[in-house]
Amino acid sequence: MFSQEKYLKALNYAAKAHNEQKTPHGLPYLTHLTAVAMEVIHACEEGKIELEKTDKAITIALLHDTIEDTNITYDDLYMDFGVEIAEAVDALSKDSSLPKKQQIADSINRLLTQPYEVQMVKLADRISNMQEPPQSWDSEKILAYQKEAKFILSCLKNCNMQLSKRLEDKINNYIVYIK
Ligand SMILES: [Mn+2]
Repeated sequence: MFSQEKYLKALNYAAKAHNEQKTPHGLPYLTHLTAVAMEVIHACEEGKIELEKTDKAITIALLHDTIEDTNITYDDLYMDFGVEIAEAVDALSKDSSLPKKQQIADSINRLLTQPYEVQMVKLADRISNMQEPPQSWDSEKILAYQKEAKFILSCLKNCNMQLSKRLEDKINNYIVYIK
């Protein structure tokens, strides 16, 4: 079983960093982070992933949006969690200095140089994000998001069978949200 203490360290760190941030549905941001961690835990259990990699994937899941969305920096993560976690979260972060259209492909390119337990977090993240889209999204935006999910899956599908299958189901089901 995974380490509860490592889970709590990352959870509390993320809670403090994201503070009052909300999801697009207005829920506390932690619901997104714990949903991503939950997907990772399920896949690691099913796939009998070794404990060290499981703990690492869970920590990365809980921290995966800190660099992109909070004041936490690469250096903070390096100091508090070590180089592997800092590199992983950095690879999961979009580079905002690039044009918006290039940001996903750039992040995927950096993720492809990371071990599979890091890539798994990207699939888990998109699984969590393929829940019902916000009311404000029109059909065009919903379709574009589905297309982007297909691209992510095609690039990272080999990292984990359970998560790939689950994301594939989410992509196929997403059509029900088109107005
Ligand atoms: Mn996320």
